[in-house]
Amino acid sequence: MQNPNPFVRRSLPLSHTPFQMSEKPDGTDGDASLLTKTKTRTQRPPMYKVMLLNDDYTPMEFVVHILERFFGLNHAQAFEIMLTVHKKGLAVVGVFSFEVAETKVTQVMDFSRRHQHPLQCTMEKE
Ligand code: TYC
Repeated sequence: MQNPNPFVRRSLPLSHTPFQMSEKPDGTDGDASLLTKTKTRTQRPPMYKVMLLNDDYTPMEFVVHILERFFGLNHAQAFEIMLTVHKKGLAVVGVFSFEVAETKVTQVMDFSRRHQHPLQCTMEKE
């Protein structure tokens, strides 16, 4: 066209092209590369069961004392768990993060050895 009249708009300016990025009515921008979402999933830390094992020599009251002292159980709870270990061979006495479980096991083993009892305490991933 010769000499187009500059006051007559023949096409929309770039900024008004229908449905530019992020402007489509459905809320998408029509560019697949921009639809990729990164899902961040927070992992819960693994937990560890701390267990007491039965033996024939450690006195019952010593085990009850261990459960009160290192696991924060009251006397009745401690007595009940001690009896479960005595009858069934073992019981879970608590579930903790790795570091806390490891500390409990070490405390029980050290305290038992210092008192010359063969009590065994172990941990296992839940
Ligand atoms: N079996 C022990 C006894 O008869 C008592 C006992 C209970 C020992 C629990 C260890 O983890 C244990 N004296």
